[in-house]
Amino acid sequence: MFAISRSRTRIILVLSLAILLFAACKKGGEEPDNTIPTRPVTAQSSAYVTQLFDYSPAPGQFINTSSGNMDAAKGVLNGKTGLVSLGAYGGNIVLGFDHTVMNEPNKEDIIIYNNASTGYAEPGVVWVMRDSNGNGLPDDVWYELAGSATDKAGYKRDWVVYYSRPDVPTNDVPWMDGFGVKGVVKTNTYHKQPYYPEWITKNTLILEGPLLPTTNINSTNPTFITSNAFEYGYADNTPGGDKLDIANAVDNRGNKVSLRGIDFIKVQTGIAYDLGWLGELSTEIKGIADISLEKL
Ligand SMILES: [Ca+2]
Ligand SMILES: [Ca+2]
Ligand SMILES: [Ca+2]
Ligand SMILES: [Ca+2]
Repeated sequence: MFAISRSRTRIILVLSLAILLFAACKKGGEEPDNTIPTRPVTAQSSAYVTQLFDYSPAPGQFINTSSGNMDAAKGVLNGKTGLVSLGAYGGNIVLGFDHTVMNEPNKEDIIIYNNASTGYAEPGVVWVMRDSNGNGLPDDVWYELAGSATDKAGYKRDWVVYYSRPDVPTNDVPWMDGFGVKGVVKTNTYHKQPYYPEWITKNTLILEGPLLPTTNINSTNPTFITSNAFEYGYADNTPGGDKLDIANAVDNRGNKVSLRGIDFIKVQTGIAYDLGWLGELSTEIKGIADISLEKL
């Protein structure tokens, strides 16, 4: 009797573990609930993002300056003339619209304004989220918008970097990736303030996401490193602004996801690279708009 109940307990344990595992796997790859009502456009709707939910930059030459603090992050709301730097690889910002941006068929839906120029692209990965539980908060599932570099040589879907606060605040900022590869965010003479975000109390900053390839970066002349734009699908990539299609959304395994629309957007520096005297590659944005509402 004892033996039976023990093996029964074991079976129940194994079953519940299996169910838990299944639920955990399902969470990331889950199709969004497209039956949830969208927040319609009204006469008062803004074309631009109106809410800042999070600003988590990586260390960088503009961090702790007027283009790399909370005010700069708020400055990209309600228009396209702000400027915020996300710092080196992994730094990110989470923003929201006051309505659901619908996925128009066969059309780009969102434009992200930037400070890119020819030969000076700093591609940022773009994520979108549907407010599936309808609570107005970005606590649902993020979907990466696949771009032209997705799954190309050098692309890694899950990469993680650990930045360490330097002992001397104005020194280079050391980092290590999940494989133990080490590097630094180098300081330069143009920006002398500490590069590690000063409002972060922890001494290690962990940032993760997809890593984009460095194939478009040309460092043949170390005093004039260029970074050419990817074909499509990234922030701070194309001079004048980057247009993105919600139809390119993929789940955490890279499978296409069909979204009726999106409520939240996240932009994240996608490349870990030092551009010499130009400093670290760091994505900047100036504003984000729903193309269907923007009157140019
Ligand atoms: Ca579309
Ligand atoms: Ca939510
Ligand atoms: Ca930059
Ligand atoms: Ca830039």
